[in-house]
Amino acid sequence: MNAKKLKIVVTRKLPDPVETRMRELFDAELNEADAAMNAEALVAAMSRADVLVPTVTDRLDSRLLARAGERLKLIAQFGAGVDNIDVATAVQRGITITNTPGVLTEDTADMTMALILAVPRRIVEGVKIIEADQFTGWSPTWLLGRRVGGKRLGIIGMGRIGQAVARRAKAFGLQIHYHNRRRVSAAIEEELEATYWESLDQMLARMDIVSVNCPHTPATYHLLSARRLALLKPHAYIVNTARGEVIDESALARMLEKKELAGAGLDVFEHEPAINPKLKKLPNVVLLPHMGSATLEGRIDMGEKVIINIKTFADGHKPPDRVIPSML
Ligand code: 8YV
Repeated sequence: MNAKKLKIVVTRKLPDPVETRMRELFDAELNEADAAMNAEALVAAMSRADVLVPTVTDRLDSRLLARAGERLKLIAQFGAGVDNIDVATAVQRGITITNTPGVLTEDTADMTMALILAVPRRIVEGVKIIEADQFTGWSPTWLLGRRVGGKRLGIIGMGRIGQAVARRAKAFGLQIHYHNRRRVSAAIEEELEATYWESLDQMLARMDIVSVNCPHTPATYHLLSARRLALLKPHAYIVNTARGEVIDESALARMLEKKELAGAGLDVFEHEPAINPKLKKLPNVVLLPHMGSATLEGRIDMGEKVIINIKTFADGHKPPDRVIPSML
């Protein structure tokens, strides 16, 4: 395939340096207005493109993929998670899927750590008091949070991001515990002084803070179900920078409302951009608009990865970040 003539359709506005490079390399159709495409617009894009560059906001389910044109050969996702794409259907139709892992690990871990600190230390509540001009003077018993150091952090999903969170959390004096499909190497466990829990249920019952860092797959959908959330101690906090679907959001909101949990820091939601209205009313909850990996540097690196995947594919090689159904 000749990369120069390759028709690529990018569904959202990307940083300028990425778009400039895409224009140089490909016959690139960009989305200057950054308007999210609806299902019909996605089908039309998949019919006229050799390569589609979607993001988390584009739902490419089996119904839509069934209407992709013969021309579409590659879906080069701008993002690490691919839960918006029915990968099995795409692969069956001979479409290669790639993603952008690795380059957003540290930024996402930073944001996770920010929430691990913000919720128990009530940072947003403090900010709101200043904004409302309600700071009338210091008092020894006012706005008391909970100490972070010495607490047990249970990380669900010890991949790249989970490990990067563990490294930061360890520096803040947290004790690292984790649950993962597979136990990580002894060398990594030793570096992080991490305790492996084969049973998620048993881990949850013993943690002070839980951080969700696993991808959303059919196996992790509502992994934190109402039953599992009920295993947490009432003083426990939950942080999620992965995918909203991993937690039963209504069950979580109900428990937070009834004070069966101490608080939550959420950067992702089950029905984004909709958020359970109960969550917005609670003082012990910090909500962010899916900005875990939102740094300029990270977005440029993601774009660079997308370009490398497309170029390699166009040159007839296996793209470095190919996603295959057995990986999910
Ligand atoms: C991105 C993310 O902003 O990469 C991911 O999986 O969740 C986000 O950090 C988004 O996916 C871009 O498509």
